[in-house]
Amino acid sequence: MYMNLSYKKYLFGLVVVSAVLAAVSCSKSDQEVTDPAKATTEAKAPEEKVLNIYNWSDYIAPDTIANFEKETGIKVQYDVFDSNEILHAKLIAKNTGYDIVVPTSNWAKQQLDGGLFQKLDKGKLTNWKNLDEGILKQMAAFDPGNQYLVDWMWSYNTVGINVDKVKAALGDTPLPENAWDLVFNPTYTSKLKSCGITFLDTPTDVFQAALHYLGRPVYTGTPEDYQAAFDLLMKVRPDIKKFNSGGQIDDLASGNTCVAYGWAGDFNLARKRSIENKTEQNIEALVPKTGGILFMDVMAIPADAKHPDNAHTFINYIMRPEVTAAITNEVTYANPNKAATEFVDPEIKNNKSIYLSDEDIAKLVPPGVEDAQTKRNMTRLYTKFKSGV
Ligand code: SPD
Repeated sequence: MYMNLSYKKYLFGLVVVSAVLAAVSCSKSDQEVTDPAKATTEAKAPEEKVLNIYNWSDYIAPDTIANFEKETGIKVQYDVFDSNEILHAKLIAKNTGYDIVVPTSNWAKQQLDGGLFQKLDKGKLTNWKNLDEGILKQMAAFDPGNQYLVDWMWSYNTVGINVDKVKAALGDTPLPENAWDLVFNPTYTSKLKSCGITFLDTPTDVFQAALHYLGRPVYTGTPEDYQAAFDLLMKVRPDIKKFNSGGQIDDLASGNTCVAYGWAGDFNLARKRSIENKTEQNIEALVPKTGGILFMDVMAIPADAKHPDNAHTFINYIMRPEVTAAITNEVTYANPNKAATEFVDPEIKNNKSIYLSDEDIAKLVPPGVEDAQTKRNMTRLYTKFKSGV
């Protein structure tokens, strides 16, 4: 289901981001609660039965949209992307045509502050009561009062491996104590390059992990911190085979690569896909002892969305326990819905790299936000890192 964006498109995204980031410094039943946002929709004629959604690839169950369309008569156009940079470029260019977008927490705050989203009408979100209070609290750090954003799924950045291939490539060298060594320490990467190392193709995620490995601030570093992260990255650059994001799932599942820096949810999905496709790759999402980097991908309604009522109907539908549990069961990402847990497959619920232990949760780097200037600096350094010069 994933869509590979061409490098050309990606570069275009980066250029647009760089050009405009400077300007953008940027539980109740199905019918209660009031909010000023209501006034903007109440007087309007009923919306046409259309909804345009822009979400990450491999992030939904096969029947989520079909069931929604059948139940509501609303026709959904569902498009996918693989990087926050691409989504952000579209949002700041305005008129995206989308009614729901799903940025990650560290981008959503900047977009929210830049006036790119509209407030939720909680009177229409009667399934809000199903959401986990702990997650809402975490989200309030970047969306005070939980007024604009609803978590879709959450996970953490980490290292994923094909256990058998990695052991074979390392030979006598045992697996390191610290999983991050597998992608940031040349002692390991020089051996693992033989079976294929991939990195996410996105500046923010790559620098977050490098800074974390160095023990530097993950979101609020100085230019010197970013330079140190760049220097670290350049040491392993010759050992990296490929930069891809959505494509990591199939690369791991088919045995094309053996180590990836990416999203834990996608590594578990690669494992699931390998079982379904009978490719028999032994894939694991590692839970680093020093912690992974927690992220939340959140639903938001663009300020200029043409179908905000339909967007609310969809968000409320997603907040139904059975609907969100079905997505978790398909994509192996944890959801923010407390009431959904009983519908999550035991295999997923008991997988300690999806639903982390309290001890591992405590070690995660909590969501943060890089400012626009820092994001521009990362994009510049990342382009150099990727080109390898
Ligand atoms: N296949 C779904 C991927 C979702 C990834 N979200 C991005 C998180 C950025 N840290």
